[in-house]
Amino acid sequence: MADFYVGKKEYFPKIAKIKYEGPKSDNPLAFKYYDAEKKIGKKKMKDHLRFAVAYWHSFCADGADPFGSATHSHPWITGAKTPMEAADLKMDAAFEFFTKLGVGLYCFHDRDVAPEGATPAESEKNLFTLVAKAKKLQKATGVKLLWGTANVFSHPRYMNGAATNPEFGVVALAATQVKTAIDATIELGGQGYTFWGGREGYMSLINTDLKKEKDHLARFLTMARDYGRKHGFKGPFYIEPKPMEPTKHQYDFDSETVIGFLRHYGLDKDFRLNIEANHAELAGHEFAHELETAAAAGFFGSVDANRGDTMNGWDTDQFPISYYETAMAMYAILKAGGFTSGGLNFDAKIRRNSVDPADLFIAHIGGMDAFAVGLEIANKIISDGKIPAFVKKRYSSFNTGDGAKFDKGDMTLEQLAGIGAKAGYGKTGLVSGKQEYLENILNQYLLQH
Ligand code: XUL
Ligand code: CO
Repeated sequence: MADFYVGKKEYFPKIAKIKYEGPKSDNPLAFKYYDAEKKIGKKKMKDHLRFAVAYWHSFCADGADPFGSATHSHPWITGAKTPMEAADLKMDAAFEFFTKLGVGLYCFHDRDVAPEGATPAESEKNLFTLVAKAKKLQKATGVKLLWGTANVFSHPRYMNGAATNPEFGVVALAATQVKTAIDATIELGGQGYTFWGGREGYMSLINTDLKKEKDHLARFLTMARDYGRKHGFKGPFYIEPKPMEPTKHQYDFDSETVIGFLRHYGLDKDFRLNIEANHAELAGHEFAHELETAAAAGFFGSVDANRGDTMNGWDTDQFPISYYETAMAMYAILKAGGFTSGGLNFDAKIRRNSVDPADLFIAHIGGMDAFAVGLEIANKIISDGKIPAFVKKRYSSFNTGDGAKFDKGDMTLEQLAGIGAKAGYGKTGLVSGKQEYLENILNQYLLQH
């Protein structure tokens, strides 16, 4: 990876390449725990964690919320005369940021990178003008595309959904974007392609044909899969579950729901899950629960790394800071075999009142440090072995004899009940789950780190 890239103008002139300075450093612009080259088990930290920057939050969002207008006046937006010029400047700023931060991957929606034109053909031309630039910058810097996606939820035409829209014309317009976004992803060597449901859900059942909408969603995804494969895209397609917001109910509610959907419609070979921490929380699950559920069914793919706020129920998309949460997440990820083509994409935004140019760096540094600690702790859980050994022992009655027969499916209900009847009640089942003991061990690891 190049040390750092400077385009026509340097956007963060006061910030040099971010370095690892260790836990004692009080430099806000240095890593305290993320030491890219440090080996954890068999891989370097950077290869375990595969961090990616999200184009939309970091370079497009302006701090506006439902109660107030923009607070972030990015020079790459305010310094341009046309939307295409702004897109060009924004890309220079983005690659300067990636390389100064030392993150090797990024993710984008089509409309983050280039503005919509007056016609679908002009939109495609705009996107491909910027794709050509991105291709050059990727080559010059070594930064790669983790995944691409299409924004088929922001424009008013998508207010009733994209693939699930009750109006065919909208479905066809969504296809123009998804087809072009897949082309762009292929052109840039993208390692995955993501579908987040956006408005693929409903606000009220009184005006909704739920079955038709789900069938249409599957039809659309199948067409996208076929198109991608026909054009040489070999990576995974991801579905990113989210239970609600912006719609009241989204069809991709959580991991378990999406796995059932993909299997039902025969999409399970090509699709994996992109799990987002804040979405898990909205579904009433822990982040690690969603990861383990995906992994257990063979659908673990990638991660949108962020966090919500436990005090409210919406998608605050904050940068991750909880070591406990990152440790449990990394433990789930290591147990699943780690990332292959997936990665940790910071789908997170700085706060509306974080207006210093350095804040964007500080936020990512904190998130990367939090996952580095999580990785260290997860590795400690595995190498120390006490917790995995306890879990293994907890199920040891299925290792031999009748327990093993049951486990392998080599027993009828009559035989199983016969074994129970013969053994009688006694003290069977009264074995401690030792939750507090294990939690205390985990806290010890966290504190000793
Ligand atoms: C929305 C969300 C999206 C997806 C990509 O909650 O997470 O940004 O990650 O469309
Ligand atoms: Co996301």
